[in-house]
Amino acid sequence: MKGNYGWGLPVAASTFAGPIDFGIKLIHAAMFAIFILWAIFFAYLLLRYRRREGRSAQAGYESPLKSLIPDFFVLVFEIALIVFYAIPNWHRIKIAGPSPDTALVVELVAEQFAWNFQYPGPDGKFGRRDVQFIEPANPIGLDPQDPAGKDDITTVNELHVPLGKPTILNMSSKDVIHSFFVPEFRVKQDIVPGMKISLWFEPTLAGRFEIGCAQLCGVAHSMMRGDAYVHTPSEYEAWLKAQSGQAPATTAANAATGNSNGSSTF
Ligand SMILES: [Cu+2]
Repeated sequence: MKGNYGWGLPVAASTFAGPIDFGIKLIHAAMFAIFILWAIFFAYLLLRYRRREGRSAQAGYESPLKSLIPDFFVLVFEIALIVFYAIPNWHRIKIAGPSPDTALVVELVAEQFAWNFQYPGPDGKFGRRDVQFIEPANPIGLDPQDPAGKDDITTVNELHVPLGKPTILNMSSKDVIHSFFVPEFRVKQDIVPGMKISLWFEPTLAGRFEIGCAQLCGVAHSMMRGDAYVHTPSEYEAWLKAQSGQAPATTAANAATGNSNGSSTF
């Protein structure tokens, strides 16, 4: 993760970084400008209405409307920000989303304190899941009788996605509220037990990025972390193929980092 975080914003690794960073920078610049302008206005008032020889400082307005002029400019700016920036980007990120036909769809089951990912495998179908099948070797409760689940790929604390293609995460939780957070992708979404919540992003940079839980979820909350690997399309296909193979191998990435959380394939 070294190099992904610095003094400013984290490395930009998804298509959301452009509009999100624009908003963060614009709002900071606007707040700085408003702070300076108010400070100048305040200093002007202090000098202009100071107590002088033969003239006392007095309360009251020269004109109530005139004193509202600065507020009017701030109001217009804020309404423009909502109408032209916030609503269109919220719609694009949270409402519109890509079609599942053109995206990689992954199921995410969060739990205290791990991220379980399920890929549909070569048949493109997710196996049925049920709480009655949950056990240490089957943390998401895949139904062993369901043929659609036979080729499913599951990983723990490792999300693998291809570069330049949208990924849709359909997220649920086994216990409490968690929050999926990848700062480099500029995505953060609560995962609420009893609800299926979707999130999407399109990576623009290959590499390994930290997945953090952004919702205090228990005693080991700070250790609830994983890695999002963004691969080039050919690398991703190779990873997928390796996972679909017979042997329940750990991933190359896992072996390289010595991540003891491991990735299980079954
Ligand atoms: Cu959590």
